[in-house]
Amino acid sequence: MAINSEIFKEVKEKFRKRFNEEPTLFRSPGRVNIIGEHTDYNNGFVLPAAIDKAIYIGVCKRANETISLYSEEFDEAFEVKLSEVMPTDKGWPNYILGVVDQLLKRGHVFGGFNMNIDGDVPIGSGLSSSAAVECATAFALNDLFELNISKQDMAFIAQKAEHEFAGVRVGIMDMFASLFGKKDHVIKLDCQSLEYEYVPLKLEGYKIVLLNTNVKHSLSSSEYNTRRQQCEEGVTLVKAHHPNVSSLRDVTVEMLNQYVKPLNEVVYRRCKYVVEESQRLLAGCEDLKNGHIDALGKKMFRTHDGLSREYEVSCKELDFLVDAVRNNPDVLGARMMGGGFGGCTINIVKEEAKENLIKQISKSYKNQMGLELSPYIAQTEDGTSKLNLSKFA
Ligand code: GAF
Repeated sequence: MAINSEIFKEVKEKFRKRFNEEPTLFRSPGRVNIIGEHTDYNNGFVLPAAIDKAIYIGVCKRANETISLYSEEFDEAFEVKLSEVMPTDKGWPNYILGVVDQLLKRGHVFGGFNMNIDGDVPIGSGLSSSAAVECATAFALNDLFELNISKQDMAFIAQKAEHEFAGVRVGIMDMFASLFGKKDHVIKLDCQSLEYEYVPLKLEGYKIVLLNTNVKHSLSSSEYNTRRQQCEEGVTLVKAHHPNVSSLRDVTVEMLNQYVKPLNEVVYRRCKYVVEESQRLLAGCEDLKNGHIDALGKKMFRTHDGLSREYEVSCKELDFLVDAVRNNPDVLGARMMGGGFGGCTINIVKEEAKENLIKQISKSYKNQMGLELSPYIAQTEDGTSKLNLSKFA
């Protein structure tokens, strides 16, 4: 597995210095999502992959009930007793404490621990650094205290932690991708049944290029929850006529035209995007399996347009980056990725054209938006794991 040996070493050595103990180390990756955005909490499908950018944590048990945390990135400590865990306005500890809280609520018995944390998943980039922290914590505590929790339950625990300690009613995609990722594959995940299939990510001469806008607009959490609520409103309107409908997964565009459009135009647009995106994902996944990357790319552009105009979770920086590559023959597809209002665009770019493209877009982004662009070439990687200290020492 490709790990960031510099961060790995830092976490290990700083842990030893701070806590005067030997850590056990864990890694949990960020994710990309090829297509299928805002479909997870609507019981639809998603197509994510874990990437080579990850959160690294060191942990060991303590002989008392104290949780002692250190963020290397923020250079900040946080301590709390197990019995006093609650959300804090400090921000970063919430993703760890939220998981501890969920474990306690499920009746797991464990003691205090020391933990330090670092990583190379850029915060606020839409690559799910928060899910990676939550999954790393759940995985590590499960291992340390032998809690016997399945990876699927870890995903639920991490998701609930985010709902309750970060206040965002996220779906299951990010956690699932971080825990279940597999190198060179994407995961076709059915978010209703949680059945999944690994699909080889064969891009034949193309690379996944992420362009980070370096913006995260403050709307992102509140608007995310609003979108979720609007989808639920749409389901309620359809359900009045079709009692068997329980999510947008069961809804067709015809139903929306008939029962939602006349009553609520905004809810109609939101739901229509989701229903069409679900169909697009299934077709896009077939494109990938059949090697029709150009067809998949076209669908990605359509996803972006839906997210921007109908679901309205894009922003001028994301739209700028997608429009900048729209007619470029070296780019098969591009769209905003993740929750929206900032973060990255995901682009499928001809391998030999990527350096030039990055150079050119960075320049025009700086000129037009007054901001630096951060490009990454994403590689897929395996999901959350315990790291062998001696192997990487
Ligand atoms: C965020 C959420 F965390 C995911 O659950 C998903 O809804 C995504 O936005 C949009 O597809 O990453």
